[in-house]
Amino acid sequence: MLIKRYIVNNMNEAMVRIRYELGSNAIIISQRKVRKPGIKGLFASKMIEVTAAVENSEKPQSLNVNKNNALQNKVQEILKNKPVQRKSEVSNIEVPKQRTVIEEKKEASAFKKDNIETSELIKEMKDMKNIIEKMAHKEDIIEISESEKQITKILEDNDYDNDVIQWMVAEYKNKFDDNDENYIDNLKSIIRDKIDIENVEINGKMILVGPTGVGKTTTIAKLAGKLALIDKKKVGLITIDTYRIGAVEQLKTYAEIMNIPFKVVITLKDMDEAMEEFKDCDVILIDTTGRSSKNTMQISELRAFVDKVKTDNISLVISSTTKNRDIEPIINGFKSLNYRNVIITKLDETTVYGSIINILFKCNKPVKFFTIGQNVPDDIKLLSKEKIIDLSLGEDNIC
Ligand SMILES: Nc1nc2c(ncn2[C@@H]2O[C@H](COP(=O)(O)OP(=O)(O)OP(=O)(O)O)[C@@H](O)[C@H]2O)c(=O)[nH]1
Ligand SMILES: [Mg+2]
Repeated sequence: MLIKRYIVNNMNEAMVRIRYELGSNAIIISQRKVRKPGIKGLFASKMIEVTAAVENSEKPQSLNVNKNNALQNKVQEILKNKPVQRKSEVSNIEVPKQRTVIEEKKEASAFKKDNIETSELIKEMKDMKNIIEKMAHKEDIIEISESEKQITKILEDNDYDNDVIQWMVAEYKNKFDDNDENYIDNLKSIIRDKIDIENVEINGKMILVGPTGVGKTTTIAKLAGKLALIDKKKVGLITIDTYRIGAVEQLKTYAEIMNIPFKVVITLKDMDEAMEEFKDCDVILIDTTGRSSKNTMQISELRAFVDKVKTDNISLVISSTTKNRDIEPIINGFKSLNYRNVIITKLDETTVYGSIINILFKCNKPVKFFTIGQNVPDDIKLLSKEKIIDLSLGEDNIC
């Protein structure tokens, strides 16, 4: 008997090959799905392994039914793996050999080898993917010019915010040639465009709002001192800060020292009365409670008083020591109070002044004053644009 195994794509192909090679009397004794051998087989679709048999002592075409039956019986015996009854008959049959332990081990190690090769192949594919990605990415990388490197470094060294740096670098590229050696002057011109100074004489009502402890009350005292003692203006002082213990006394003490009238406002009605009382003053300075920009309740409470005063001369007081990432929330948190300008305090408490530009850039409002210490009334200043630029680039300092 002749037994032959075929690896085919489908049964049709198997039938054609079996008929052609073994004749029409061949019978199929088994079929199963298999993978192609080797690594490639892992990625290919499955094939069919068909085992067919035919009696080889006879011409395939002349096999009669009985012989066919005998053949089938033998095949059944082989398939069932039973010992064959008649040795003489068995010796003539080419049966698939039983797999020995060694063969199984060989197969296992071949499988293991296949696995190792597969993982190596996957690794190689991953490496190639990385290389391709890097190459694709390389096309996006734009050469950074020397001037861009330099200005980025100066801005970073002076604590400019990342957003501001990015904007400035983009603006620089738009406006100037990369090879221009005057990059510092070019940079200064960009910064200059971002600075607006409100140099307007103070008259009428002025309100200071801002986060806690930034120097609102001290700044009010400084302004009151300058306006009353130097400019000889008639000044009235109001505080609505009855929230913090000692807040009233703080401003009251300054008012007494400078001999300036002072009113405490607790209710909205009090505010009307205080306004009426100070109607003859040239300037009315109003101090408010420090509020967290995150507390919208407190901000809207404050807004009721601010609205009552009816002035557009509202200053947001913000410290130059504020962390970069806190500047924007503060600016946005107080937006509902419609402040017109900013007062930047505590310049004496920092060594880098990029925060000035960060604040001005983010709020897009003019700066009214800077404060540079605790002394009342001296430590309040109006700085020129050039001074602000030089400070912010580390070319000058507050002495
Ligand atoms: N170094 C320095 N300290 C300042 C400056 N301005 C104010 N201070 C100090 O900062 C602290 C807080 O000042 P205040 O004026 O009470 O601040 P505030 O914003 O009114 O505070 P609250 O009313 O609690 O929100 C005080 O110790 C001030 O002396 C300044 O320009 N430089
Ligand atoms: Mg205060």
